[in-house]
Amino acid sequence: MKVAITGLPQSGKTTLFKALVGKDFPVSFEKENISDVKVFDQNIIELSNVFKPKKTTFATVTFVDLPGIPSGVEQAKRRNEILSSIRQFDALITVIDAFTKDDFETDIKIFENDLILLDLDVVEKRLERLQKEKLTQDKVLEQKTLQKFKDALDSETPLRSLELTDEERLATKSFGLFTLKPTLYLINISEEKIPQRSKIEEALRKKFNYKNTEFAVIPVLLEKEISQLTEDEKKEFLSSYNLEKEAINEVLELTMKLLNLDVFYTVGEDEVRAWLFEKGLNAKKVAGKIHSDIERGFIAAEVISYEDFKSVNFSFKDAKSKGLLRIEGANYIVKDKEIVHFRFNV
Ligand SMILES: Nc1nc2c(ncn2[C@@H]2O[C@H](COP(=O)(O)OP(=O)(O)OP(=O)(O)O)[C@@H](O)[C@H]2O)c(=O)[nH]1
Ligand SMILES: [Mg+2]
Repeated sequence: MKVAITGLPQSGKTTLFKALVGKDFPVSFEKENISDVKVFDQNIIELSNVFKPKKTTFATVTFVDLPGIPSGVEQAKRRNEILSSIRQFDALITVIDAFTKDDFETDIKIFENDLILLDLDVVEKRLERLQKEKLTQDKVLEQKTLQKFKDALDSETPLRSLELTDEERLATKSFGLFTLKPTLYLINISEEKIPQRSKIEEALRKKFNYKNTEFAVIPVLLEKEISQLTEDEKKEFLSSYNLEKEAINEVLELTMKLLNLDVFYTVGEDEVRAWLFEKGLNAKKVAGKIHSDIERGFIAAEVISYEDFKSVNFSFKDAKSKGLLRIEGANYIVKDKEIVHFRFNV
């Protein structure tokens, strides 16, 4: 899964990227920066303490810090270059400068409307072409979906806010439409605004009441500074600002939510590991996240929820005798935070 950090120039994108990747990561201020970011998970830490494996692996999401999108005619080429690179991403984090600006809501509106117009252009051009073509069944669906998109865009609604079937999504996937991507608006505030965080967030949710859209109000520069500290220093620092935890974790949580991802765990002496999968996948498909051989040769999945496993002090023997360890078949829908062991045969 790949998430783009985007927004206007000088909004704090690279600073956010630094806060996400933590210490010692060399960043470039001219080119794009790419890094996998560990999805912090207390459960993995506990499982690792129990199994003492050779290797502990957190799930990761790839973040890419892009150059700012310039406005103005003279920069059109550069602007188009950056925009077209966004098409390949699964979700967007759009950083909004609220540390120098008070009317940052206007910036959100302008940014959103810009992308709406760009999408509208793609959709209208494609619809025109389809009109001249002989339509197969697939293309009829594509045309119908694009017409639905055009109607939404005409009324300034981002496409991610529409209810879509899997078929409609598939039929229009190749266009990489901007407003179809789940979006986290990251409102980059100054330290003085920390006490107003939840108020700002609430107001934005109300004003931009779209599906697949989240808001996080975060003092990015402060978070970057926190991310460079040791664990002990962090605690002291956070309490001096009356903060409970690093706000940056909220960015990861919201990203997971937008990407519609759940996590499952595999445990053993060799490795304790967290894996991401799309919500609602069945056991056989989930097995494929580890290896295609396991999916192909799937026999069964032994499953226990993290909470149940913890309740028997992480003992498989006790879990079994209490009937907490279940054997599930290929069509079982794996839930968030389950420990899974796959039986397979290749
Ligand atoms: N006071 C203050 N300054 C900030 C904050 N966030 C970023 N800055 C400063 O703003 C400047 C730009 O930050 P960057 O993170 O490089 O912004 P960017 O969006 O990556 O900029 P481009 O890549 O050039 O588009 C830097 O000097 C940062 O230190 C903030 O929350 N408060
Ligand atoms: Mg930058």
